[in-house]
Amino acid sequence: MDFKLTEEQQMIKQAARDFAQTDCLPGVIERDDQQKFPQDQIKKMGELGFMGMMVSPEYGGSGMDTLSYVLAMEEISKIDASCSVAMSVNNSLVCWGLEKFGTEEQKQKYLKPLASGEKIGAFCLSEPEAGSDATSQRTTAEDKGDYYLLNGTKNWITNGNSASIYLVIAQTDPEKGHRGINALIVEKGMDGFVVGKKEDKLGIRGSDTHSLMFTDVKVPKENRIGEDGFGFKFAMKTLSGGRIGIAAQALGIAAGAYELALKYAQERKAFGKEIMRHQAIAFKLADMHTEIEAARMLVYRAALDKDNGESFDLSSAMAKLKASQVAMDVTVEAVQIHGGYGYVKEYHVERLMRDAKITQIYEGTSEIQKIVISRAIAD
Ligand code: COS
Repeated sequence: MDFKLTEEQQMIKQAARDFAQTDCLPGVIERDDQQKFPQDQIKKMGELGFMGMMVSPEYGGSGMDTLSYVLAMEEISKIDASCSVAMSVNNSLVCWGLEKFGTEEQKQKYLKPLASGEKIGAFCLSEPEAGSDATSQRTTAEDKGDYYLLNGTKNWITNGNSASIYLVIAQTDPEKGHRGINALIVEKGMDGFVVGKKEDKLGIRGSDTHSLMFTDVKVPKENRIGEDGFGFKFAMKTLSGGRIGIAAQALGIAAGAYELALKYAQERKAFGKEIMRHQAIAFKLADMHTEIEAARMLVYRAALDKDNGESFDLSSAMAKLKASQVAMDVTVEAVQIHGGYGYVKEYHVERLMRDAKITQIYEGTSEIQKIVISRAIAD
């Protein structure tokens, strides 16, 4: 086992850290407050190669490994999880799925602008009545010969309004159950496709989360990903990789809150000495540091499994389960260490605590991760 990062990975980590400090930190409180999408930051992320990190340069990507992607996600999430969720969805749910399972024409037409950051993608699986129970898709894609007729509603879609390319999961043949589901590439502007209301969220408030409505949208057959009926497996395989991204986001949120709490504890004095010198605070920070390191090992392990061509369903589920719990625990403690200051926006930790919660919910709740883990260990 080699726990050392390569020189290139260290450089990527530093570049992401610099970008987060210079471009994401200014205005992060206002963007959260006003639910403002980080348009300029995403544009810059595209220029820096962060929107298509694992995509081959042949298709406009950076051609990097998953660990490099995780390192960048972690650094950006320390400062702004609204930026990093847009990055995560674009990289692992949209670009990765298209590169792995798309046709050459789909890659030329859709992957290239997504990987370069020129366009943003969205992944549309969740519905008002199908989140965890993903096989129960109500959105239909009726086979009409040379096109599919798409009808239905998708909910809580990240990049919902800012995206222009959407991967939509829909049921074509209900009799076949999950084997009758397809994944279709839908473009913004197609007749009958309407972006619905923006959600007013607890956290990641800069991220634009919308419902989407499809009414008799004609999607050409050549926009289907994979064979007829491959849609559910496409979603599952893609989500396994997506969970590595969200695990990295959770890790970054935890590490960001820890760094702020440590700094505060070394500066703030009470009872005649820095609060770090009080065991009550020092032990909290010791636990936070240890838990973050444990989560980091699981997240990096999942990334390495993916890079080494191993199965990563189990390791990504464990990474997400652990890192999201650590994010929640550490951010709560970071607020506690800050005392009254922790409860106000200026000190950032209250935002990180709000942002942490979603990592236990999206791309498979913690309970879903336990289903995946328990099934894997039972086999
Ligand atoms: N990769 C490839 N195929 C997979 C897979 C994976 N990771 N996981 C499941 N499948 C396949 C199974 O092999 C099965 O195919 P066959 O019947 O051909 O063998 C099919 O998918 C159905 O699997 P299963 O019977 O296990 O489905 P369940 O309905 O029991 O659901 C869970 C499995 C719960 C794991 C799945 O529905 C899930 O992950 N749900 C959460 C979805 C999610 O993350 N939602 C958030 C929305 S995105 S923000």
